Amino acid sequence: MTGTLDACAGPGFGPVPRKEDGRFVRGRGRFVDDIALPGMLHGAVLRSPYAHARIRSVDVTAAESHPKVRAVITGETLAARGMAWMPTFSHDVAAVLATDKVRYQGQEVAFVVAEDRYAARDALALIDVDYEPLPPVVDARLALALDAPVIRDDLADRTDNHVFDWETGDPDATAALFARAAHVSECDLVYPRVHPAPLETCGTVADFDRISGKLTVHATAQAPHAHRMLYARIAGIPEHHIRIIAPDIGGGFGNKVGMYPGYLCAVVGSIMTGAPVKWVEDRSENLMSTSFARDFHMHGEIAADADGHILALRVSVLADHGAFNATAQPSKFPAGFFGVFTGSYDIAAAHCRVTGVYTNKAPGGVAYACSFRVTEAVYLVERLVDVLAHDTGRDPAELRMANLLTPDRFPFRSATGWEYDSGDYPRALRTALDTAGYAGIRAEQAARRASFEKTGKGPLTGIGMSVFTEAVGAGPRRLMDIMGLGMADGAELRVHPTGTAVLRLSCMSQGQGHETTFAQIVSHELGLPVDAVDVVQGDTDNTPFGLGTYGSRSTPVSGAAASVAARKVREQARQVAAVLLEVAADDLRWDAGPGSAEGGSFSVAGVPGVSVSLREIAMAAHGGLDLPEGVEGQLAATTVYNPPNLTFPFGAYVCVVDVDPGTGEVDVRRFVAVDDCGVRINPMIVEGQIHGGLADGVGMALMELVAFDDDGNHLSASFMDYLLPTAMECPPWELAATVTPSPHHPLGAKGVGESATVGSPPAVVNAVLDAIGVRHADMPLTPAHVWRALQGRPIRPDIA
Ligand code: MCN
Ligand code: CUM
Repeated sequence: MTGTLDACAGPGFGPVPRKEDGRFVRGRGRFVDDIALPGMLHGAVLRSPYAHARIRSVDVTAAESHPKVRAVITGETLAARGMAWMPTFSHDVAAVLATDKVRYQGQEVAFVVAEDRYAARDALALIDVDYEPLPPVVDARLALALDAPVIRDDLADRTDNHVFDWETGDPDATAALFARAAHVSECDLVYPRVHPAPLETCGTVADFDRISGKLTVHATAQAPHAHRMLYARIAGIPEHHIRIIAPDIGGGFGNKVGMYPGYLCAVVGSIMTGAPVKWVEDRSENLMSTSFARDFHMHGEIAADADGHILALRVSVLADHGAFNATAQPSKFPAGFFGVFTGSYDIAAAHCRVTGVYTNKAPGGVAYACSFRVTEAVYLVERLVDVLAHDTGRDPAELRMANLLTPDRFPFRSATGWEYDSGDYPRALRTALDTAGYAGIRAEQAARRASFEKTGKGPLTGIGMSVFTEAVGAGPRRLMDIMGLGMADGAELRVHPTGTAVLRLSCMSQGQGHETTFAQIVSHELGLPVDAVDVVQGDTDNTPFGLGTYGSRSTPVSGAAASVAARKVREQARQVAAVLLEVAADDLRWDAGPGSAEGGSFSVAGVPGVSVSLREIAMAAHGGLDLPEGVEGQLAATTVYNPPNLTFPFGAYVCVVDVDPGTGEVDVRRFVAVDDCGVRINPMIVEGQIHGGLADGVGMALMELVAFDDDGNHLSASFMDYLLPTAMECPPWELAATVTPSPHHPLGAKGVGESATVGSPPAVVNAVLDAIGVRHADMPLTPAHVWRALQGRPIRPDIA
């Protein structure tokens, strides 16, 4: 099923300016660090200077005697409360404050609570920790060596650094196709460790009331309800006595899904002192200790017949999980959604094995538009297709076109068992190539290369592309949970007597514009103006239960919930309208109208001129009307949406770069992005999401890297070292869209928040390698790395 952008028409949908921006552009956003409670104290974390060391002793006497210090918390303090360790999202445990060893540089060792932030920081220097340094494991490839130091000796019977083995697909069917393939290409690829690096770091204000026993936690939380359950489990406070309030969030990108020691120490600090405790980490702390992304070491093989038809894919992956296995994946997917690595192609058989290992690095979480590892999967397959094109002398666009799934194959069941809901990949790629003017750029590239060969002068032009399929909207309960919580979301909608409405949601915006787009969904369903609908999120006392915002799941799950709740309200309105108009409810026709303050209206079929507006119905529903049995009056509905499947947004990207062969510098000259996320609720916000994701992709492809030295020292703990892309590195994005609605989503919408981060890195890398004529080199393609690759000596950028 395909449509055009007109499929997005109707009241509510469209490029409505963001409601939240009024306060943001005036500096009136309210973030965690803006919260100041009476008598509030401040916390600071002492962090390990070593990547791996045994703790012999921690002496806090000097710190405790600092005049402004109110409490010092160590691993021992927490152990006495049974809180020294916390469960992770991946059935492991992680240290809250270290008791036995430190396992990565920057790990939390102690927490000081003081009257102000400066005193708390000063007192950290008064804590005396006696460390016995141990050899660290830095390179994941050496983690399983027989002589590797065992990082997790806290776990019973642990004799190595192995976390898990996981496989998917059919090894025999795959081997059979490889055996009869005319051509097999292989490649080793590293998707290096990167960081979500939101502008606002993580923070909290914990407020424990000793009288009522209630805990209020203001926190940077992408998943407030899941956090509440974790606090209940870890701190032993009854769940109904815990209230999580996530205020405005200054970017999350997955960084704020997880539970961090600082959050819990602030809670303990508040319990110990009886005062609210604020903890806000600084930039270096954020870059060193919060959830990283990627760190996948992949070996891929791709088999094709003599005509260039891809037959099979085989992959083995070494996944670096850091010191604690904390990546947030649905329980049944230890390697996340990496299983979608067959991408957008018609591939008969595939198999992959993933082995997770512990290293002396910070643990993962949900991080950086990962889509639960679809990012790595798309990079793998899109690089492998280019390697195949390179090895067989084929044009990468033609090779893709010949192997893409065609629209008649949907719903499509992939070789690894995923059911893609809808798609039209050839159309997306054709649109991208046409928009870019593919043949023209190829001609220009040939001319530049000829001139380079004659004169030794650049630039060299490269064209790279990717066709990606995303898997977002986790997810069906039978398949997906996090810590035993099924991945559903709730919505509650109330229409007031005067015809305005409040929608309460379990998801949590971090910049994606939910206050606007979710109001648009209600507007679309009920015909009310967008401004007449307020959206409440992020407060567990005032929102229905649900799993929050990550994995681009808000539109697929909460968006569906909002739509279903609004439709329930519409049916309630129909019952009231039937009483008002003295007709059978079945004889009423709904018309959403133009989105005016009256809202949509019900009219009597076949009786022109007789109708009643939603606003009139809302008043009547709360008024003195004599209601028949079964009609409650009031317009209010709650719903829990259980997604029947993921949604599968997709897109085709074409990137054009110029490379200076003298310096290795890359100029991303053009970037054409054709995205299909089904029906677009707010095309302007969707484009903003895509802009952000494309910039992410340019950053990862060219400059971002969390690097370590051999001792496990973190080399990327500031924005001077961890390079983020700016407008300077980004071209004017050239966007186009196709609309292939999701057949199972009530609005036909698919998620989009991570699409461009997933799809763009391979396009940029493919372009750079195409320019310099190199088969493969790993990200980030910094000038030094590109220059070395041009000389035939690519480096390992992930190892210092
Ligand atoms: N949208 C739409 N029509 C669609 C799909 C989405 O209008 N068919 C709108 C949505 O209504 C929402 C926005 O686009 O306002 C993103 O929606 P969605 O794709 O559902 O993603 P989420 O809201 O669940 O956001 C999560 C996603 C993730 S996982 C990361 S990581 C990321 C991203 O969003 N983090 C972000 N984009 C971000 N953008 C900002 N500004 N800040 C972050 O931290
Ligand atoms: Cu994987 S980062 Mo986002 O899912 O919040």
